[in-house]
Amino acid sequence: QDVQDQLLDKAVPFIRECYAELGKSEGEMEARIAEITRSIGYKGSYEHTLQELEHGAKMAWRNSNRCIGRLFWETLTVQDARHATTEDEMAEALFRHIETATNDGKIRPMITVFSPMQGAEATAAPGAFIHNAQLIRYAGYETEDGIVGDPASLQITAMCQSLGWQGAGTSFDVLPLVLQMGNNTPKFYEIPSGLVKEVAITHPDIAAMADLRLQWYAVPIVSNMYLEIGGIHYSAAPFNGWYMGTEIGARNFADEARYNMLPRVAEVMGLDTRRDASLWKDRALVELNVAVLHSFQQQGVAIVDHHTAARQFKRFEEKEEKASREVTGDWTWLIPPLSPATTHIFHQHYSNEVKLPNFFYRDEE
Ligand code: HEM
Ligand code: NRG
Repeated sequence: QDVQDQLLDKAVPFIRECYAELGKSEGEMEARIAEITRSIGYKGSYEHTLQELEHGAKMAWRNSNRCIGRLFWETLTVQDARHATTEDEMAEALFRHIETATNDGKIRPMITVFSPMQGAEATAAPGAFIHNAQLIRYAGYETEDGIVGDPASLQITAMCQSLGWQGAGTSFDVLPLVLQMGNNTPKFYEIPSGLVKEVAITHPDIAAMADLRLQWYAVPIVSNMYLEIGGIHYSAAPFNGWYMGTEIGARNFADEARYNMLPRVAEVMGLDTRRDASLWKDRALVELNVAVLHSFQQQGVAIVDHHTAARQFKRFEEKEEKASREVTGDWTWLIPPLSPATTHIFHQHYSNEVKLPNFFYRDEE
């Protein structure tokens, strides 16, 4: 009873807001609320219509406080995969997601939604679950001469190996999908390599940058968050947009706990790494980020630089103001890790209030 009240308490404001934004009549709204109330009383839950799912997912993106890419929230493509009941069907939908979203480099923002957790308690039927943090990510191996590949992937790589997967052992092995329906044992699925678009990193003027043999995948598809709409938790709802260059150039390649490439970049640039005050790290960072943006653009893969992204976010703020909605944001995540004070975001305040629908971390990651 208690749980049902909590669900209804979230369903009702969602329906009111969603239907108001979609321009539906008061009558339609009340009829739908009555229907949902009956469904929750009768079977403890309710199902979203396709339209509620689509608009709810868009609202969740719009409400993502840490996302600088929110100007485009209305363009989200929603794949409804709630019918999938097996790992094989999940894999099929995810392969289709990767292909449709990649779109040969003209990336489409997209989300695939699988069946939600049903009921909140011990009796609950657990829904679909994706063990990967992103659908496409590189493996990380612990070896005698240190870590090979992406150190962020050590745990998931070990899990894949325990399930029988074997990687080639390069710095850029694409991990398989690890999928689980309900309480089944997880199964792994190698992603057909033709579906995984990748970009080789070169620099417009520093030829030696290519000697580092860096590459990255085209599409970040986040799969370790659940989507909450109207009190329903979609435990598997992977989403993607395109990259902002700094995510790769200033973090994935640069962090000491990731690919840690700044010393190698400084070396090919011939910088004096003996003195911090030579600002060799800063100079290496800038050229590494130039290389990432240049390579994606040259190979026809959508990417945005942080200055353009910040200006697009400014337009989002203005658009929301016109729609009489308050923009919430997490300043610590919105500012880019490179030259943050060159963007308007740095000089402004944002309320970090969490509005619903939204995305949340599935577990402590
Ligand atoms: C976070 C950019 C599309 C939801 C971020 C971050 C960036 C970003 C730079 C910070 C990531 C980090 O520091 O690790 C963009 C760009 C997009 C885009 C350029 C292009 C269209 C989307 C879409 C969704 C979304 C389609 C959902 C439908 C989120 C969420 C976070 C986030 C939930 C926080 C992730 C976390 O807490 O780990 N985005 N985004 N974004 N974005 Fe976006
Ligand atoms: N920083 C992570 C990706 C996080 C999400 N970023 C996006 N999301 N751009 C990385 O792999 O570097 N998106 O939906 O486009």
